[in-house]
Amino acid sequence: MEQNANWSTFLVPYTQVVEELKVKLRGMRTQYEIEAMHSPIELVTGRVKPVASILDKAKRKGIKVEEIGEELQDIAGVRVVCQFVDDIYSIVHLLKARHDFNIIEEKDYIKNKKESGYRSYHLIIRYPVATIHGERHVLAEIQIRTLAMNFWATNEHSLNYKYSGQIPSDIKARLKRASEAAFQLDEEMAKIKDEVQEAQWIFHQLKSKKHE
Ligand code: 0O2
Repeated sequence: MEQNANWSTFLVPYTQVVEELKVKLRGMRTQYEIEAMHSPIELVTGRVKPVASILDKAKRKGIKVEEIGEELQDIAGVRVVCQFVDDIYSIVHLLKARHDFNIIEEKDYIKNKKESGYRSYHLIIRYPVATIHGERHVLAEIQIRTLAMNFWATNEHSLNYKYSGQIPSDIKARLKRASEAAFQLDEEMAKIKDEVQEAQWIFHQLKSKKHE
């Protein structure tokens, strides 16, 4: 799999999965909007892991190149960002009721926060994708987190990249405090969730009247 052409071929189904999942998850958000209900989904993004990162992670985890497809769970990755912690569990519930993929693993880093301070809910799925060579079942990771968790994780990810995984201890300590602050923000927002949703519903009504 050294040659670029082989990697391009290998990644085709993963690209397809990311695109299909984005359409499906954004479709759920649109449905909530049309039915004038609070959407637990604020935004959806997705990416296929770059080849250099795939090789780095495989090396770090001692995975042989020929086993990458079966062992690396996040070559296809989709992220769902929501407003409230409750929304995360609503989304998990909705995804568990679907029949278009199988959930093979769940990682609740909200109830069990990582040592770094990372919080998020991960679903590892096996997704059937149609290719010109027939159906393939590929692994994909759906990360579900609040806006506050996402803000923290994005910044921590950049710092990890900058310091090649060796973040200086003073910055690490600051990140831990920031993670606690993000947790407090989620807690406080949860307490005024109904107020916020009512305000957003009124705003939504006004906006749709303007377009009548
Ligand atoms: P990228 O660049 O986002 O693709 P691990 O052994 O911990 O590296 P594993 O076993 O695949 O990873 O599972 P895990 O822990 O569920 O992590 C998968 C992904 O979750 C990571 O992919 C990150 O996207 C995210 N993640 C996990 N832990 C952290 C963390 O401490 N900080 C941040 N910012 N993100 C985290 P990659 O491949 O590390 O990165």
